[in-house]
Amino acid sequence: MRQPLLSTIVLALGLVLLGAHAAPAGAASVKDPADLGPPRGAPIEEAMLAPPAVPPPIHRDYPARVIVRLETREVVKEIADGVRYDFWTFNGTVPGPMIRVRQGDTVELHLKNAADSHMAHNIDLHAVMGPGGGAAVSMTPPGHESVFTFKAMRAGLYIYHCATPPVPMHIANGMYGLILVEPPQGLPKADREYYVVQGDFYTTGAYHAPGLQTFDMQKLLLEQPTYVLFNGREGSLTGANALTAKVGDTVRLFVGDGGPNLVSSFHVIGQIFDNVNVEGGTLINHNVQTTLIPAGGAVTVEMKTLVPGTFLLVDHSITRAFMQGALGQLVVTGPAAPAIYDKVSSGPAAPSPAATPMAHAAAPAAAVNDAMADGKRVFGQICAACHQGNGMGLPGAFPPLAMSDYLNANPKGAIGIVLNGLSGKITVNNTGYESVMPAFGTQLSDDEIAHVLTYVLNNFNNKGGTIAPAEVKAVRAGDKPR
Ligand code: HEC
Ligand SMILES: [Cu+2]
Repeated sequence: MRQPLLSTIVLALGLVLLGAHAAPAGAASVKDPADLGPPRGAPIEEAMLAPPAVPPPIHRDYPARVIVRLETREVVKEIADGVRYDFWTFNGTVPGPMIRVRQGDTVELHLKNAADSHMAHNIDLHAVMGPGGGAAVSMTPPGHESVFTFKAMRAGLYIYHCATPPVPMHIANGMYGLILVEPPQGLPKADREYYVVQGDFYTTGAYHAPGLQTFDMQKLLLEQPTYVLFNGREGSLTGANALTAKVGDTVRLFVGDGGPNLVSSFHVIGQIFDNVNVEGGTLINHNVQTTLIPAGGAVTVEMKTLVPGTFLLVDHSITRAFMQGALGQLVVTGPAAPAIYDKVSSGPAAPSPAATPMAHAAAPAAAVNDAMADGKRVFGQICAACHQGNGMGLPGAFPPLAMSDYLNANPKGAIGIVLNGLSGKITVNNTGYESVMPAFGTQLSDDEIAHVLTYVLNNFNNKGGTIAPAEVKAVRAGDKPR
């Protein structure tokens, strides 16, 4: 007897709830407290800048219509020195330009696909609240253009990417970037802002195999990238391309992870992040050493540069940094700050240019210094990964460069080893090794090889000596000194 009554009550309740939820036809859309109303003023053309440049901060206090023009282009460019790759891009760069709008803005997004593209492309922006993040309305064949609008409803830092099947392939070829949606009150002032996106790349050839490399589907499936890179090219943020700042600056990095597969353990060696917008959202964490960036995610980090020097941007899954390319530099110039960081004394046999007769001639002494500093840099960035920072190597795997009888017996022979690699049985300090050292001839210049070998010969208790760039050049040209 009770059962039918209960069912009736449940049914009646259900009908009431249903009625409450069914929106009458033609009703106004949901009112969201974050909606700041319709766009006002003249439409604004978004500056489309190449990374690592960031569009300027927004000082508006009203919502506007912002026009964003993206073009998908398939371009062959260098992924590393001497290695080319057929990238698929937004606006010809990896990542595509950073987009910067204010919460409440209406974005009018024009997606053009270049006439010479081979593929259709589209765009999914994680800042969009709508099906596919825009992908559902932006599929664009070569030579066509799609236009759609969306209101930026939530402040944050978001990835955008191509979502054309096979999606992982379009992303792996470089089709991603960041869109920043500033909160209505804007961001605090920073002295420098930079734009960095990590991505993993899958080439048929091995790391640094020269020439034009093609996409490797098998490596993608195994999630075993050949390259892990910041801004789509090894060296995009090092040397002449390094990020710069002055002592005392507040540096803000907008960092994304395009993936397609790897999560980034983002770290800047020698710095601590004062503020981290965790996962690109509104939660701010402080005093962070390493922050996780999900694939398809982003983070804003801010740090104060208290001490001059070179600070390395890395994925602290550190093999990727030193053996797959995920390395950038922030070069900070300005007065030393010995109260914060100071050298008291250092290890054995540091070469002293002051002890050479050239010490009084400013320019040559500086040149020796520069060569030694450069050698130290190359050693730290390349050789130390295997031979270890102290040159002692690893038992059973990597022979020592420190006090190496093999090296000291024939220092010039090391030129060929670095240029061409080394494999087969060798004996170093009475211990046998049978392993493989890769060739660095395409990665390192004559100067760099000369500098690193001179650095090694004058450190780690080795016998000293100098290798000149001309000697490296000669060996490269083919006359083997061994
Ligand atoms: C990926 C790991 C790796 C890197 C990076 C590397 N090496 Fe090696 N290196 C080896 C291995 C392994 C051997 C031994 C090869 C063998 O067993 O035939 C070796 C051997 C050598 C030797 C001869 C043996 C000895 O101990 O004296 C020299 C000299 C040398 N490397 C110098 C360098 C220099 C300089 C760099 C940086 C430019 C460098 N290597 C980077 C792995 C590496
Ligand atoms: Cu695409």
